[in-house]
Amino acid sequence: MVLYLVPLALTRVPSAMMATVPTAGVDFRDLLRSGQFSDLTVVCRGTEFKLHKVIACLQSPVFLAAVNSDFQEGRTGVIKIDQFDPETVRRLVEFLYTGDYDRQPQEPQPAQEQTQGTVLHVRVNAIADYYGVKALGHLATQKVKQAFQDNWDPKTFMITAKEALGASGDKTLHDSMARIAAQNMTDLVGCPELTDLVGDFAAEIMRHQGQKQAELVAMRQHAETGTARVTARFAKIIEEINQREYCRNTSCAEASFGCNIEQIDSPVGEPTYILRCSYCRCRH
Ligand SMILES: *[C@@H]1O[C@H](CO)[C@@H](O)[C@H](O)[C@H]1NC(C)=O
Ligand SMILES: CC(=O)N[C@H]1CO[C@H](CO)[C@@H](O)[C@@H]1O
Ligand SMILES: [Zn+2]
Repeated sequence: MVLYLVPLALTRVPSAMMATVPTAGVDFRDLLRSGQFSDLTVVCRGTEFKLHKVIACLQSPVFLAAVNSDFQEGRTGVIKIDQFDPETVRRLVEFLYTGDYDRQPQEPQPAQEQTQGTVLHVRVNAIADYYGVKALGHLATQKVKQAFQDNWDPKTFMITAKEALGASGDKTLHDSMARIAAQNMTDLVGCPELTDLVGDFAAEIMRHQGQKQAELVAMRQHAETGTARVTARFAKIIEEINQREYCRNTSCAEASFGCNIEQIDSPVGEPTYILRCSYCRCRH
């Protein structure tokens, strides 16, 4: 009976919906909180998590193999995790039961214990990679990308990239970090940690590339302000045409003002415009 309910409830029902529609089915959060019917224990550095084989093994081939093995895990239903910290394991478990982690804001921690949010996501990505929980790896990578999009900071990026290269084998995460680095090259080449992260040769390449990028940006800005200046000059000429009723040359016989716009090239290469009376040719 219970087995039939599991795949249904595993389809990710948004938590808000679960809360307002109590008849939607089994709330896996409650199962996790109470530990009811638990048949699998995960122990991480002294912290115990009461899980259910059917939930853990459906989403992690590594848990499945451990539970089915003749080794200690298979016999005792206890899996030990020592290479990750309990907070990271807690996030993995939360994901297995709810399809997300840290949806509620975390309790504030003392400043010296505070680890950058992006580093925490990298650790989640690493544990997901290790236990083969692909959807969680993807989610953690998304959270890293979103965090840098919301709040770009080169120092945090350096710390996060170092953690990603050292702790996780997930190529998708590495690729995302490389893309973010490429987008922020000019910022990163100024960081002393760059050589530390990518080595001398790559750092040298990035510095040259960053310089080129900065030059391109400067050129584009120059062109943009140039265009703005020309547009402003043109607008002034149009205004002059609209306001002037008579030629300023008192000997000009023309009764009402008619004129031509003439383009003259300035020494800096930007076009400048003048008005010329079409009758007497005097300049305005
Ligand atoms: C003013 O108009 C007269 C008559 O058309 C012309 O001879 C003269 O050159 C004009 N003056 C200027 C400053 O353009
Ligand atoms: C200054 C700059 O280029 N910032 C970019 C760094 O990367 C983030 C995340 O990809 C972008 O959103 C920023 O625009
Ligand atoms: Zn005139």
